[in-house]
Amino acid sequence: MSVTPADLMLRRYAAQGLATEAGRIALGYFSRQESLGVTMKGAQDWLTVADGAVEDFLRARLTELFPGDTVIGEEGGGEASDAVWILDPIDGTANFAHGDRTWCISVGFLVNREPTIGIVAAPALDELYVAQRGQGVTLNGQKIAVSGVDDIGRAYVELGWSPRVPSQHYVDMIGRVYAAGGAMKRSGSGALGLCHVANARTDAYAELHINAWDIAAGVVIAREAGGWVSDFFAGDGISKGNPILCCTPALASQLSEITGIS
Ligand code: LIP
Repeated sequence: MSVTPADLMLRRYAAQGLATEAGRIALGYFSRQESLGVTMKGAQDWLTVADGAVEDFLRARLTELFPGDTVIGEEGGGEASDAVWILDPIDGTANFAHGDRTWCISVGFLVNREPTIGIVAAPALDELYVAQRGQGVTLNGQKIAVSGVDDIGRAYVELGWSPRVPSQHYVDMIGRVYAAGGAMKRSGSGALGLCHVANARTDAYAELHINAWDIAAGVVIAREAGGWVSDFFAGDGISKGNPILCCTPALASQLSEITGIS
């Protein structure tokens, strides 16, 4: 599929506006915790009524504006195509359900399987990340860039976890990072995890299995900030998920060896 620069700019501005509006909808729920209707999709896999409401809003608006594109969402699924939107209505739902402000709305757009537009709105943190392939990345309108850290002994590494992977594999990975001299954290949102590499709040993000909706936008944001990101969309990444490693270019080979993700 060929898209013109004008097509992409139109989609970027539309997605930015829709993610901001979706943020207002989500904040409405977040500020009324008793209205969240929290349930579990599985072990440690949280769901609230806000996830469905935000996804329905984004899906309806994107389909109306770009009828030729397809939409994949965490809650409602969807078909991949050469022009596909990939949505996570609330990334960091466990945080959202516990009143913790570390959550966001993630809107990614892929052309011919190439992550091309990435918008991450974190309304409770008053942050909006906007990126387009080859056009740079901003946080609240200001350019951002990854850190220059090249030594694992100084690296601040975020390691994502989910019950999709045996806990021992996760614990072993933590042990290898510490053994190499790194320090780790976990914030519970893969999308914000990639954004925090992009603005040098951390130097790396790794997760042994993550879904396309968690990272489709963050991949563009991190790459446009000068970050190295593993080839998540290889194979069935878009439908089955994959491991992900995102870091400063200088840390890539050390961390690929430590995490086993390349
Ligand atoms: C979350 C991911 C995170 C992962 C969590 C969860 P959700 O997505 O962003 O990286 O570690 O287990 O999958 O469920 O909040 O959209």
